[in-house]
Amino acid sequence: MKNTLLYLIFFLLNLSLNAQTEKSVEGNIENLPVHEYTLEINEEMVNKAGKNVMGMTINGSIPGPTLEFNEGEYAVIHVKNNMDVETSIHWHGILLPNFYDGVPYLSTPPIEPGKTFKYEFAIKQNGTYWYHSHTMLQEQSGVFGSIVIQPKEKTLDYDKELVLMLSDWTNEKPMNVLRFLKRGTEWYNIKKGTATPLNQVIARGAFGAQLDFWRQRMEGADIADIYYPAFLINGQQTMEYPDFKPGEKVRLRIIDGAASTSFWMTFGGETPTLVSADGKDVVPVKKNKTFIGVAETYDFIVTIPREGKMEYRITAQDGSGTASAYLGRGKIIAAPEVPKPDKIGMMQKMAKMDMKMGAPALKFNPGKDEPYKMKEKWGMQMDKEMKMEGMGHSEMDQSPKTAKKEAMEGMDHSKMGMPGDSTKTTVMDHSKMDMKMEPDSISSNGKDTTIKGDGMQGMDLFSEYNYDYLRSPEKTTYDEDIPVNEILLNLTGNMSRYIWSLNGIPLAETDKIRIKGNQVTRITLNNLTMMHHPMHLHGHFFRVINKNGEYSPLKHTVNVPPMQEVTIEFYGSEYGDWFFHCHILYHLISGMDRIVSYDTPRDPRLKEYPVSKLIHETNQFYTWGMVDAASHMAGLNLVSSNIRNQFNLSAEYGWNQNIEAEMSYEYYLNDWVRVFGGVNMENEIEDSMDQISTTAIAGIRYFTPYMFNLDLRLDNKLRPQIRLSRDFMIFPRLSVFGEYEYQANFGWVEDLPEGKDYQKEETITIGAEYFLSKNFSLMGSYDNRFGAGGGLSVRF
Ligand SMILES: [Cu+2]
Repeated sequence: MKNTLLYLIFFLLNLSLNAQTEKSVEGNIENLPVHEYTLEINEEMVNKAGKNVMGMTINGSIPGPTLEFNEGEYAVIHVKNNMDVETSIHWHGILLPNFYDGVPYLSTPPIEPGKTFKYEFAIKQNGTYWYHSHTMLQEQSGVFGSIVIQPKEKTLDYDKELVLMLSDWTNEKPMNVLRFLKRGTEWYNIKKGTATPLNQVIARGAFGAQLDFWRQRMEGADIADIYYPAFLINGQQTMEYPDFKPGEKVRLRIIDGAASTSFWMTFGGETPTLVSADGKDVVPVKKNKTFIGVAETYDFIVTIPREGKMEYRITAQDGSGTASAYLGRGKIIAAPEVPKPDKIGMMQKMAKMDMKMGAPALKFNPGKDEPYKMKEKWGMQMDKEMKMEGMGHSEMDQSPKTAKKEAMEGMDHSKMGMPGDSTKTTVMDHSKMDMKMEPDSISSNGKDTTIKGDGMQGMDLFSEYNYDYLRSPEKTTYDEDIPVNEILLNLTGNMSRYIWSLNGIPLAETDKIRIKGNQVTRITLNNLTMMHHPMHLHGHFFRVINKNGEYSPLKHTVNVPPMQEVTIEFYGSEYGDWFFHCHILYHLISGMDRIVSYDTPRDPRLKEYPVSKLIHETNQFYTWGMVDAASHMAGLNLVSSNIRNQFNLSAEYGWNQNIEAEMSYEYYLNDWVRVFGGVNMENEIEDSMDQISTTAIAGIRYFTPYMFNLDLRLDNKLRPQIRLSRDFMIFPRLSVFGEYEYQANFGWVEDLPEGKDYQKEETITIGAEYFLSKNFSLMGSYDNRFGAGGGLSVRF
């Protein structure tokens, strides 16, 4: 009896220590006090950036209301859909039963138009969280809000609190934004002033770096894809909070609810204290300039200045805009400005780093998942990196050998208390991270600063994004005897086609990631793209392994910088299927997701809601087109494309009665190679519309290194043809383009005119395009069939 009691006490103690490893249970079995909310989602006109456009509101506002709970309550939230499209709400960062997680067709039924869905779950955590629609791009339209959960016992010292919900706003329809990204134009970069036309690249002496990028089929170092006319704090570009009194300590609960924008946050006045990240308390640290990735949350305690009002400012990561909130009254105490990132400079540094860019977003054989091979082949080159480590140390009067040995010793240190054998890799990676992330600390020992040679120079490019300032107040390690399951996910993407994936496999082409309950799953996220990806796992907290080892912080969203590697691990305490994805909405819907599955039976309540619907959303067809109307010709171009399949229609008509029209279907074998077949119509002889010949065509199209489009084909008269085209942006709004086509006819099928055993046909087009706006360009071109002329291009 005594033993049982002791065991029970021990068991309960253990339970409370490992709050994050408790399984979620449905229903209010413990009779917790019920806290109810009703949210109504509507479609209505809103004005967030100087224009009335349709938005989606919750209880009449963007963002929706703050849902306030106390730890230990039972949440009951009725969500009513007043729109004529389906919706859903996901509770971001909340530990809850799978069925109420709110990913439609995966864990929860969608909320159909006119219907209400009741979400309910026990609140067994505290902190700052948020909620948002998980249906298509609705979050961009306004379906998001904050959640604040007060702890059972208040441990932090502050007087008041304030939620700051960050977001980005577009006046375009989000689906049109995505369509625009899929078609791949430079317009958003032009509009944002982040385009890097050739004249600027050359003026900076960066043409070599540009060639290096082109060789790897990249236009440049991209930070953000989309132009936003406004960034918002609690729904506005400028917010005033005059009611705070001087000297008051205010806990700011900051949430990045933007669809695709990460921000730099800066504070005026006294340096604020960071107290919490992703809802979990961290060891308080004084910190001003702080990065907040999409979907992350951070809590700071600030002191209202004795005189004046302090500014809290967010600067979009790519420097394309800011928003401010002011706390207090009087003269502005400005927050430090964050300079605009130097994209060309980044490109130069990246070109100097030894890495292979352009890993495939679309594997030739998606059935064969080879993450380790992929990691070896692309990204930072491992052996070179090791050499560099040695080099770094030897500069400090040490032989590479001792340097290596020391690094090893350091490794053993941090290994203490870490579970399992496989930690070796984690810790090694981690010590390697330290090496490359903190070149300053190496050189600061005063010996030599030349360490920051060409190779190292790029290494500090992303150091400001590491999470080393986050330290959990308690150990976050799992018991040593728990088995560990290692998974490598390379983050992959194709900027020009706007396809995003993991290990070169978009969601639509893969199976679930199966994990086991009561095991630790350790995922290494290896970013092989030029963009940051804030990766989010539903329903769990994971450790983000950083220099704090056993005290690594727990998070629900982790930002992985370009070409960097981050390791996370979590204990499998749940059941069911959970979404794991990049939280940049446009990456999420383009395939950068996985279903993490405990492989438990599917909930029978989801019988009518097949998961294929969710997967299909990531593989939709997008259609776009362009019309040219010029003095010498008219043209039409239509493209409809999903991940692997594309339909093309193009027609050109010269006023001199020359015509060429072509329809083709193409299939992408991988990112760059596609096979196609179709029909071509053209008049063989000039100025004679009645002699149009129609041929069947088949061939291969290839997007080459240095970014040329190559088209090799044969028609049913067995005439081979080669076509090469390319465009360049030479000035901020001006692009030039050229196309060369050569067709040979050996008379294999039809007889050639008498006396000839070979005939050729050459087509040359050169031209320029000047971007007037998103949808209009001025164009001028010369074509050897149609002559020269100019006119207007319209994109739609
Ligand atoms: Cu992403």
